[in-house]
Amino acid sequence: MKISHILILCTLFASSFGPVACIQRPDSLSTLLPDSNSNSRLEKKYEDLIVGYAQLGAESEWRAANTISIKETAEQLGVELRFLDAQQKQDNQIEAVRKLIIQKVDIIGISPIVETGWEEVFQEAKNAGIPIILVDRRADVPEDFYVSYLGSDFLEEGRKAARIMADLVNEKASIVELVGTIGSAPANDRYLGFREILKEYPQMHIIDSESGDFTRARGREVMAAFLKKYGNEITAVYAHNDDMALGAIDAIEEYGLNPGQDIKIVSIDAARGAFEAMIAGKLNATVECNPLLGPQFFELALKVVNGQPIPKWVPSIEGIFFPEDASEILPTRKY
Ligand code: GYE
Repeated sequence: MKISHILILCTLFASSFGPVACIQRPDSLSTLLPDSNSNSRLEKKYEDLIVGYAQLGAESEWRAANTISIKETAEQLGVELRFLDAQQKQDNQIEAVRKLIIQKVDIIGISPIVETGWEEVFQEAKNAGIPIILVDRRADVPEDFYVSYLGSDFLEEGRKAARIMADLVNEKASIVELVGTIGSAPANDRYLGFREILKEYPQMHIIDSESGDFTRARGREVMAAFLKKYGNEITAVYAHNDDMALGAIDAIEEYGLNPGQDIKIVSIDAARGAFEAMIAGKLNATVECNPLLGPQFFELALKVVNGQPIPKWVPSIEGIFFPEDASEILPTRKY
């Protein structure tokens, strides 16, 4: 059995039978309904909750799916959601948190655009007695500034991407890297995780690395500049997300080379666009990063508001996908 098939089977097994980690990932909203045995009259229900959410922007397919998941789940559960979009600017996101504090929401969810610079505003939330859940991206703050982090293991995603790349290029490559938003948790860790594994492959080199800010437009621009500078020397692209990989594919085609063949490409997210590119033979693999965090987020929020214990980190379960399985899997993808 091919390694890709084993990985897919593992993913399917994990999604069918639940994670091995400490918390069950709710696959349907029915698992989120309050426990019918809990008879405390003081306990809040979903309909009693006012939840603030400071989203970072709308930069990618991943983010669009993430926002829909948060909004749809709130609606289905009857939660009152105050959703603010920071349009990729930390100052806006800090202001959003301040607005939510003034509005006295019960709890705040935030995907911090970058890791640093949060202590002051998180302290303000703490002073106001409003708990914070970090969703999708971590912030570099002391642990008592937030109640839980719900999201992926970005270091592991970087490691997975490097292992797949090694397989695809027979352990020999001149790689260019499209980095995500500078200073963001996923860009920091995907950068480090990839390099950690690359140490095992002396004939694989990163010849250049630059940020494409997680967008397709920037991915295309940066890749075009790499091609102008290095031309045929480039044999592989590592993109921190699918959107930048799709931008790189455009640039490679414009340059007159065949993406997926002349230049191998591995990215992260496993969004629909990546499956379509794999079916077209232009992308070689995508590492899954799950954006459908709405159900887990509101389950955590309710528990926090009701004073129940929750884990400090709730990881998402993720797999890896390859072109040979893309047509079969695409119709089942929710993002
Ligand atoms: O991979 C990328 C998005 O924070 C995990 O942000 C998220 C990343 C995702 O823009 O597409």
